[in-house]
Amino acid sequence: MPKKSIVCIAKRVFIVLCLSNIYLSCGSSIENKTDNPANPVPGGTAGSNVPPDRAPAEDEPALAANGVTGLMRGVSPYIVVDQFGYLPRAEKIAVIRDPQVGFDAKEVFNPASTYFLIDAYSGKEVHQGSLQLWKGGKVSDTAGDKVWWYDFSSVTKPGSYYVLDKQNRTRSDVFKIAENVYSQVLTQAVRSFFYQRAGMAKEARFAGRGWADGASHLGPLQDRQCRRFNALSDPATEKDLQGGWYDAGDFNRYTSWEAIAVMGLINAYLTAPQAFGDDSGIPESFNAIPDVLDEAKWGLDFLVRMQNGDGSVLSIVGVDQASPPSSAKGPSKYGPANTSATLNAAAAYALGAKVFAQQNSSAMKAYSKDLLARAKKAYGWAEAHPNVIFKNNDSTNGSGGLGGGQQETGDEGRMLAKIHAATYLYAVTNDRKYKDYFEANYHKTGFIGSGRVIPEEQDEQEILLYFTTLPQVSAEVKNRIRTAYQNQMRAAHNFGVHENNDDAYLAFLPSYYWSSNKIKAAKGLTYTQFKRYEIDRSKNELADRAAQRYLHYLHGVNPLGLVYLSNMYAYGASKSVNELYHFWFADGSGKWDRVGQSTYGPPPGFLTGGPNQYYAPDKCCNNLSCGEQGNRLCKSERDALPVGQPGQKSYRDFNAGWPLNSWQLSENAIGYQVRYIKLLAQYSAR
Ligand SMILES: [Ca+2]
Ligand SMILES: [Ca+2]
Repeated sequence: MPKKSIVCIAKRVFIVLCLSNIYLSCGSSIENKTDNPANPVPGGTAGSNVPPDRAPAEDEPALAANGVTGLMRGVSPYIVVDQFGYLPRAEKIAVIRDPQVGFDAKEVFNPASTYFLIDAYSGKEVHQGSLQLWKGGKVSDTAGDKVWWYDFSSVTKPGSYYVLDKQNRTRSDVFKIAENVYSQVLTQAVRSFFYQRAGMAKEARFAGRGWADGASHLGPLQDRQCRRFNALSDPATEKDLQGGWYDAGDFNRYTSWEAIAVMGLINAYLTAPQAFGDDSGIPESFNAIPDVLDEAKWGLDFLVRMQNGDGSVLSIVGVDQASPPSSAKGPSKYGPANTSATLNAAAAYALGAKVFAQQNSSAMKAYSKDLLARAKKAYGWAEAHPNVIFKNNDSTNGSGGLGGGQQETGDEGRMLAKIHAATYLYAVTNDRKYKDYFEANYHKTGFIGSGRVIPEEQDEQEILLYFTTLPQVSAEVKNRIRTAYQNQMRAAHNFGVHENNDDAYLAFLPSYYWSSNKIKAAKGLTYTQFKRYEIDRSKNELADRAAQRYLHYLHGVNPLGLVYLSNMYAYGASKSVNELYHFWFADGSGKWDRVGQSTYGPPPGFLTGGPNQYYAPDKCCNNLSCGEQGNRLCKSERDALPVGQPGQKSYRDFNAGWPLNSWQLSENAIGYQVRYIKLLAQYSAR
């Protein structure tokens, strides 16, 4: 029983049940768990595996006395909750599901009509309620399920609970109600950036034993001697471009996306400073700077190295990939400066200048000053060079293989980058020229120009709303932005979908395409910024309710009952993403592939791309033209691939490479991660 008993340590209730041997299906509830369930990492008490509030010995009699244990069949896939839990005063709804369409259509669940909320330690019923059938029994288009809701929002007392279906002798995962219910989740989500750091040794005391690794990409001709992509034999092009974060499952660093991640971390802090501490177990912990800002600084330091003497900023560092990252030995190469990278970096420098000036440290104040000078210089270069384009990984300019994704953008992308840079520069300098640029151009954004508020453009709504708070902004500009936001949020697809409860799992999106989890988080942010900027206070409660629904979805309130963060078993998840598409935590790795099958699995806290109804294996699978090995994979996996599923079921927890191309579902990205962190921080207290 080593596997079961170790796994059960993750939750105190399980300990009792497993040890007392009356919990018949402890095994079945842990299929997705790890042999090293906690893989404890620094940065949170959860690593100790001991829930903080009470001793396990108290639980057994209470549970047994209530007659609950003998009835239990383990965590039901048909009762889904936020596996971490809920804020005391928040809406709390368990979704009960009877699958109708999709891979599990044949499964049947007939719930009891009355559901109970049970205190997991005392075993006492603390609430009971009737199920509400969603939309009269309609089958959800995007989820493929008929669902009921069990609303126990009236329970506000902090504690640990589960939802019980007595008739079916089954229950939900155990979750908490607490003011700090997401604190450790947020810590782990931010820590994922530490694992993505290039050029820093990940010592076991910071990374955890399983994920310790030497510094990556610091060997000969790598990041410290990085040469221009089309001059690899010319040492005169060498630059020290070490640092930054691996963008995603690949280790390349795309300047614009690094800058966006830097700004996301800083804005998460600025909008919710109470959520962040100085004790997350990274090398910079306990230095009197919030760790999330230390992390942002790691990205900024890289952006500083990427800046040329004339103010321009290089576009990309393309690097080798291997598992673990320190074993990647191939050369690194960079792409030339372009306008978009320079503007995005300018924005990140300026925002960095703002936040580091606030730190009570002379070194940080000096850092802020340097960043501000860099921001001005970058902005100046971009003004003089408004249309310098560089496409990486492009056959027409010989950059094939330089990075994977395309960091270059179009006219609108450059304008948005310049609006960001101008706004933050104005915020720090009060120089009118930046304000003038903003006011001459903001009406061209999708938000104002096309009059729409959609999660795909959340960044531009955020920067425009922020601009309205700066000094000397005219009433006309303020009103135009605020009124546009108010009108659009009143539309059916924004507040309407929550007023009408249009999604079976409460977190409405019209469709699920690549990076749907990022879109979920961004959609949540459209509500939190509505509240932050006090657009219409009468809607604040609805805004909060809506925003948290997107968190609950990412935390397990979805048809798969899956927490879309990796390996969160030590932090309260019972079913968490086990595999990442990632060159380090790679398919087939004995150490870092699937949680429970490999020695360690991936570290905690990485958000994957999420369900994608357009997922498809390589076209060569269609006519079996992938070669012998590829064809074998196409054939053996065909029935398990999430093809032809409703949107919310278009996911599989796997990380296979070509030709199955799981990166469309299970790859992480720093761009997904910061949106989630920004949203979670709004509801996190320590
Ligand atoms: Ca710190
Ligand atoms: Ca795998």
